Amino acid sequence: MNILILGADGYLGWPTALFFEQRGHNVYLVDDCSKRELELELGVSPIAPIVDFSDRGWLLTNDHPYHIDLASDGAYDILVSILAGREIDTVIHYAEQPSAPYSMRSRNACIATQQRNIIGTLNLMFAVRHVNPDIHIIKLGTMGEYGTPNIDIEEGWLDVEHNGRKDRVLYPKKPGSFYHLSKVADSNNLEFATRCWGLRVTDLNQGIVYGTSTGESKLGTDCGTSFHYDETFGTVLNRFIVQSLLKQYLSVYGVGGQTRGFLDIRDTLRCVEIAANIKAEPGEFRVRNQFTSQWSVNGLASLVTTSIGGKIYHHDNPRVEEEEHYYNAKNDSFLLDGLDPYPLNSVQVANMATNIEPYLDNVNLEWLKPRTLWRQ
Ligand code: USQ
Repeated sequence: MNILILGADGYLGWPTALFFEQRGHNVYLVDDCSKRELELELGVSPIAPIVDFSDRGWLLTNDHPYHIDLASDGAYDILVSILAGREIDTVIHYAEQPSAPYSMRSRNACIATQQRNIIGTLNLMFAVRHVNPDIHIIKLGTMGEYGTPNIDIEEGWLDVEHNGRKDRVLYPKKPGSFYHLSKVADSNNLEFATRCWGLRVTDLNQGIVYGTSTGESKLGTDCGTSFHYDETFGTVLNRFIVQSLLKQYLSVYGVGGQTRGFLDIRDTLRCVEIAANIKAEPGEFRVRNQFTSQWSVNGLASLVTTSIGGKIYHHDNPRVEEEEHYYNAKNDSFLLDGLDPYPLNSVQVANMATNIEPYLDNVNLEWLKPRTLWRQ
């Protein structure tokens, strides 16, 4: 395949690029390094340094990586020329502002998040329609689009019966941040494009990713991915492991019954590979729920304390979210297509801790504190 990876500098984008390149595909990299700019704005950084995006590009493709802000005015024309010139058949789209807390910081941060995410996706849709509607768009959505409904979460679609009539509708969304709302807008726009223009779209509603390394990140010193533990970009399990290793309290927000879908970063790559190999049909909006196990925040905290030690502290919850709720999300799609997930257990937690330990001197304890208040 000729694969265009949008957001190729990110936590998931860079490992994805290496993964597909190692399997013989031609990969082309796009990023605008805006995540690095946000890190500078907030004064945070990954636990270990990572190489520049331009070096990553040369390392992989012997070609220049494309530095494009997908939400900018010029992005459409550049995308058109890359899609056509490189005969791209698959686009993997990660290029979005990924942090819920960032999107809740201020009016500016909310608008910047929604502008970047929604307009970037629109530019991609229009470019694919113009060049070749047969190009498969694989879009990284999020399980957080669904929220925590009091009914089972299906994979994207819901069969409903109302006043004696039946229909199949997009699953109702109840997202919990302006970031998650941007992903809902993406899903709606993409679904409409499949109906209207016959595009092929796979929307991956991914859960919370944990992990420090993939098979490919061990190929060389430049192949590692970013690992965040700060309150804006660090996800909950990654943060708990750093806190535990530093003998800090694990920061459970509120009661801790918040339950989510989780997956190992290595399973992200295998899911994206399955999605790429089994294309959505023309006009199909295929939704796959991309997580491998469900955990409550309390359950994760206990897993970490029993695996590597530490104590738990229940902070006043900075977010607005249900802290005790029903949660039962389907994830059959990838399992039926052959995914054999890595389990999340104390061995896995201990492995992650071993990978993180050499960098603990770099940790800034201030960045661990929850600061962004949803209600402020
Ligand atoms: N939480 C804590 N303590 C912490 C950090 C988080 O209790 O120190 C709780 C939060 O309140 C929340 C849960 O853990 O209930 C998950 O928070 P998170 O920061 O790990 O994940 P979230 O903000 O939901 O966002 C992350 C990624 C995002 C992705 C999403 C998948 O940053 O890009 O879309 O996970 S999902 O949650 O399924 O929507």
